[in-house]
Amino acid sequence: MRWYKSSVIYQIYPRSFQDSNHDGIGDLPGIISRLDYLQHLGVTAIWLSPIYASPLYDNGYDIADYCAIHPDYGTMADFQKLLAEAHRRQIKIIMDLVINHTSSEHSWFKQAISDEKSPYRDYYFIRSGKKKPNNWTSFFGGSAWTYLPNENLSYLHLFAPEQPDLNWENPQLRMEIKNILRFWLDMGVDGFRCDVINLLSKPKKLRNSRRFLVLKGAEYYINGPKIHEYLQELKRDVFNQYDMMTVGECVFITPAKALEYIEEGVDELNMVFQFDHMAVDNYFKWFLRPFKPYRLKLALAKWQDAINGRGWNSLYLENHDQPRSVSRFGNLDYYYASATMLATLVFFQQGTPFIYQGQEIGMTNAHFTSLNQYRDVETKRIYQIGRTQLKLSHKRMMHKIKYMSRDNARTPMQWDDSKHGGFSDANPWIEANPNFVTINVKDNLANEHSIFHYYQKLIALRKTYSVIIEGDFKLHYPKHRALVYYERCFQDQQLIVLCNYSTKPLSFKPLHDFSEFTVILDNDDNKGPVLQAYQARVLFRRTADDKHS
Ligand code: TEU
Ligand code: CA
Repeated sequence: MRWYKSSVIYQIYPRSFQDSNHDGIGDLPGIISRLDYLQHLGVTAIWLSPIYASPLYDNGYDIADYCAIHPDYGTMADFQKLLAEAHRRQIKIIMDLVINHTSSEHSWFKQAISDEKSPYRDYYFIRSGKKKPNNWTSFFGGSAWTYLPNENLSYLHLFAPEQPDLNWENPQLRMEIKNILRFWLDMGVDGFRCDVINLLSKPKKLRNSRRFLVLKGAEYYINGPKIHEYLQELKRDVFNQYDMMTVGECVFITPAKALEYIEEGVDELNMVFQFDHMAVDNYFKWFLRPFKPYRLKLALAKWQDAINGRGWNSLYLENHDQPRSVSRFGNLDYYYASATMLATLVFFQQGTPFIYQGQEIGMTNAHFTSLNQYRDVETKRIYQIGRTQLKLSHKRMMHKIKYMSRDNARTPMQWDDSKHGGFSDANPWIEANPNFVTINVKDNLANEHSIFHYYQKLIALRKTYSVIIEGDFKLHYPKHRALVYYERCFQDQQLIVLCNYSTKPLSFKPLHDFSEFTVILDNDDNKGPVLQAYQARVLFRRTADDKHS
């Protein structure tokens, strides 16, 4: 079994994790100082959001130099120390790889726009004149084309104007990217999280989109014509040469399409991040709809049913682009119960768990009340577009932002109850949530019944019971609105997960004889058959006759 299947991966958003030099910005020495904490939690790998040289329009998802560390975060020596210190603790390091676009301040782009004869011009989608080549729109709203009056050029960007898209058709560009990958792998990094990897391939002709309202162009560039050719090339020339893993962020992907990337034997990527369960409370990000627990349950089960046995799932509830899960899918009136129930529901499924910083202590959405407390480029653009183009009121836009803004996940990590939550003694680049006074690592560590300790147990159980990693998956009572009841089997091991995803006590007809099982995890003292609000229970047994193998 490849190592990533038994890994538990912790995502660090470096800017918000731990400041070490009193400038209000998280950094690499700060991360190093917290490795013991992560080891105590039990995670076996860290995914670092981008730490490369960047003008930070999109907090580093706009890279200006792929082989340099942003001075805010430290030096290359700091990075090498982090690598060594992590490896010493049996923790692997996964880098974020943003290769759909660069920063507009990357030297490739600067040369591309300043010199018509430059070989770099073909690294991007650059067209002369002001006329937009097509009607495509950006993920952050507005046109996907920006005009440069001085150069009289227009260029394509699926995200912010400061993030011009790369033209993967160009073989020289592909060679440069492969060298960048080798640079980090040779240094010792253990893999990559590949940003919006399924957007890489654009068609030869950039035709007008027929999509309505949002993401015009998506029908051409999502899982575009040559995407598998490009990834096969990366696999052959780079991935196959190292003991590494990849997880590709694949937006708007179905299980069938995902298998084209991850099916065993294809192995272009080891896993994908899919978004079905991130759409259970919205039609498209900012178009909110009421959250229904059964939708979350079914979205996850769909991926279990389709991928298990053929590929490998990623399991996540949060990342740096999503609201906090306890605020979004849990219930703050049942804070501990709902946060731990969510962890149980997701992380006992088959796949590799990804835990986002602060999730393990139940951090909640940002408390912001005014637009100028937000920092995120997407949030600011969406506000403008909502107000000007859609003519929505300030109140309406602030409501959407409060619920959905990516900054909900980007407030400083809450270490203790001192000023700014122990993140920094200087004013942080983004305000801390004042609830750090009660929600923080120090308190979680001191309290035996904390969310942290629940996560720690959950992670430790993976090392004891291989069924948690390798077992198949069967969802029972799929239509039930409140009950989550699923079963995992592997050889002679059988595991049952029960969750009451509601505020009311829940009784149900068991499909197993629970008296034959041992409870290996429970978020409530109640031992009876009626599950309390948000109660989650995990049961295990060994079957004598191996009938499940
Ligand atoms: O995100 C891609 C993506 O499609 C969304 O999750 C996006 O962040 C946004 O929420 C769309 O509404 C990746 C990165 O994770 C994100 O941080 C970057 O901003 C983006 O790519 C561009 O690199
Ligand atoms: Ca700092």
